[in-house]
Amino acid sequence: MAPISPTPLRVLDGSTVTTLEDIDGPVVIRGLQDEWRARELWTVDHFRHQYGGLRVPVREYPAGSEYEYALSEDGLADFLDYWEKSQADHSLARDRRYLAEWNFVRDCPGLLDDFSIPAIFSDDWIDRLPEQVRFGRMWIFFGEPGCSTGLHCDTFSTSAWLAVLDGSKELRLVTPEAGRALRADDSLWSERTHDEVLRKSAGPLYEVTLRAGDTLYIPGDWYHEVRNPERNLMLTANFVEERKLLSFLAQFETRLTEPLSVLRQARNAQVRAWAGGDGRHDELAREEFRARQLDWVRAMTSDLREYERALLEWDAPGAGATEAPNGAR
Ligand SMILES: O=C(O)CCC(=O)C(=O)O
Ligand SMILES: [Fe+2]
Repeated sequence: MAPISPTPLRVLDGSTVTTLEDIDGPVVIRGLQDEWRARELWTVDHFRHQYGGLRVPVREYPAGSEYEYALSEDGLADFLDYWEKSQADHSLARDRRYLAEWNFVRDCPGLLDDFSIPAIFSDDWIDRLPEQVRFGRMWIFFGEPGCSTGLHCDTFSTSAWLAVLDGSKELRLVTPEAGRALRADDSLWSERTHDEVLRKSAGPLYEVTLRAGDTLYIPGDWYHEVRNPERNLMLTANFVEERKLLSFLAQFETRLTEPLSVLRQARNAQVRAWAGGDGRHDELAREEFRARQLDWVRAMTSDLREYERALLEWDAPGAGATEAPNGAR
């Protein structure tokens, strides 16, 4: 078989791009970060001094594993100490740590003053959702060599922009059609995947190395895999484009209504227990409901902490007591 020869991504000049509507695949856009003071300000020392005490999510990659990790948490200063001192080589022989998907907006909204969302990405339909169901979708990554993010497409058909501020990142990408033919353990860097799946599938295998100043646009439903050839700093966000709105809503609605149906069942069970006249609460349904809700909430995004708190309060003594037995359905 011929060796894999990926197609390089197109590179556009930011000043020539006014809308995403004419762009139907991933592209690198240069010049979108020119006005950001984050480019100079966001040094390791700045994060350490301003936000060192914060707890941040850290992926722990055990020796030998490029893709599998355990999700953990650490103080930002401790992580940065590790990050600066680590060997930053590609060896998988040791444990490695990757600060990924830090939803900084919640903990340090001041960082939002250090950059502006590029105008072409700023029309985000999530902004139009009711406040209670909006979710965090902007992240900072401190990349570490040898720690990769496996093949995926971003949730709910969201599109993404990925702005590399320092160091470099490598990505391979395939079309939504090609991506749907892939299997869970496939890799866009694997010759086996290439021979068995990609050669027969729709569209090329794209490849790009992003360097400081590059911003990558990934349209919703495009599959991608990410490597960190060296240490890097990336700001990234997901957003919902108008052309993906129906697909987004179909998936998001399901995620919202699933727990609501559990809620309704639990509530109905409780109301039935009251209506039974013995005055006892249905503890089992309440526990099960709470456990399933919390699993769901945690799985979805840590940004739903408010919702989690509301659910815990729902279970507080007296909650629900306003529901009269005759409210049973
Ligand atoms: O940079 C990474 O490791 C992953 C970026 C990405 O694709 C994502 O956050 O969805
Ligand atoms: Fe992604």
